[in-house]
Amino acid sequence: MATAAGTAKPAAAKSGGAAIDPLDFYAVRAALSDEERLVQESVARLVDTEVLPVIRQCFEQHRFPHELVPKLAELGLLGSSIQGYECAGLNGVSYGLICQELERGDSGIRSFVSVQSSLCMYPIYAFGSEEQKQRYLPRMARGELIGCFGLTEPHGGSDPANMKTHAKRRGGDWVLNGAKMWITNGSIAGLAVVWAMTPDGIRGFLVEKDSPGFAAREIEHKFSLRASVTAGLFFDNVVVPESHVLPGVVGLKGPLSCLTQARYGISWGVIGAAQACLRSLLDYSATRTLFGRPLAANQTIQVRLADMARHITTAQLLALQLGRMKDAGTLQPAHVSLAKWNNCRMALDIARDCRDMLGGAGISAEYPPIRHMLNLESVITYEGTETIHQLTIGRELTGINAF
Ligand code: TGC
Ligand code: FAD
Repeated sequence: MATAAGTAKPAAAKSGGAAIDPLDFYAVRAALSDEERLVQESVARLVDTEVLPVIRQCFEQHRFPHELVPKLAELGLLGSSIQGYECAGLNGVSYGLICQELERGDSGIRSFVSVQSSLCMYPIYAFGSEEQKQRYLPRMARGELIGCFGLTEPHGGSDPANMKTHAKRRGGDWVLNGAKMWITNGSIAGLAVVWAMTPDGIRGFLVEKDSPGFAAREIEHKFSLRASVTAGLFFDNVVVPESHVLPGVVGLKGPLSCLTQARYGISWGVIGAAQACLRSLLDYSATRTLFGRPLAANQTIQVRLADMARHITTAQLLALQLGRMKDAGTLQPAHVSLAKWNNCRMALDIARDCRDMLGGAGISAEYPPIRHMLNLESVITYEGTETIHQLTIGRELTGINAF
């Protein structure tokens, strides 16, 4: 097909127009407001200068780069959507862009920010008393207090309605018993937002780390999200005062509405991981010479790269529309399920395909695809597995609950 196989030309020269950015094929950046673009550029700079230089080593050493927390806080990335309480008060699209840039670095860094912002600060902001908000939110925005979110239990995370962790009243206090599993930030958190069954239904408890009877143990030997902390939480007759119970919500919709916030961020975040993989493949395939020509000069390689650009572009447009719906107040959980499913699947498929096109080098940490690929195996599982989101959309379409 190509007559000049192996001769790389600037894209603009071939199309006769301005060069198209391979990572922003439909110029989504041009559809952003000045403020949104500024947010994206600031986070991109942070990722380039602070995350990328250390992340490979962190992943290899199974270490969360704790030293980055003050830098994330300084830029206003913790609880960025919250108004007041020392938070940045940014819109939903900006939060999405923050997640996208952070996950271009590593899913573990985006996970940290997702959990702190959407799963801990959000429920305190949405369902907490004024006293709880004043007590926790400013410290969490400053990165001085790290939070975790305990919903999943060892016997099965997809069906949180069947939770065993429970709390019973004792005088003016509550007594909490049970266990949570796979909890991001669990063993580095000063505050755990814990969801437990009570005689009234599921309620949210704010458990401080030094509460007697509370323990957090890090889960080791992970092959995924190695630059993120994951832990089990254990509650043995932990006394929680009434002042530490979230007063504003009872029932599963409490934790599920937090998940809607975090899943929204993930839908954007994984685009960054896919972009990082495509970027590394564009560079590699241009310089790897096989059969006397660059790898990029082969038709099947170009088809695979083109397919990645197609899927990333679709995901970007989907995320932007989702963000505009969020900011307009028309977002529903099923909208988020479709984006979480589509975009995680897109990113994981791209990471796996990039890993393959790197050949043997693809298994080396020197190239980012395998790190992103291994991370994305978690990202497609947590915050609702692919099946959970498919069934959520199926229920929306048919009106029949197949769970
Ligand atoms: P269902 O009857 O559907 O709903 C119960 C109540 O909740 C409401 N609701 C939602 N509200 C807000 N957002 C959502 N996404 C909601 N989904 C449902 C619903 O309207 C109802 O309200 P009401 O007023 O009628 O009581 O509940 P179900 O038991 O049938 O379950 C539905 C299902 C399966 C979708 C749900 O259980 C589910 O999403 N399961 C997956 C669990 C999950 O995603 N866990 C994630 C744990 S956290 C995590 O993974 C963090 S990773 C963090 C990181 O490192 O980034
Ligand atoms: P299960 O629920 O046991 O599911 C097993 C399999 O069954 C899956 O393939 C699932 O899709 C499938 N399945 C389930 N129901 C059906 C059905 N009706 N029909 C067909 N198939 C079905 N949780 C938190 O609460 N807080 C956190 O901070 C957190 N962080 C995490 C970090 C990491 C790195 C990981 C891996 C997980 C984290 N999780 C967290 C837990 C995560 O949300 C759960 O792993 C996830 O919800 C799935 O639950 P499970 O692992 O118990 O799998």
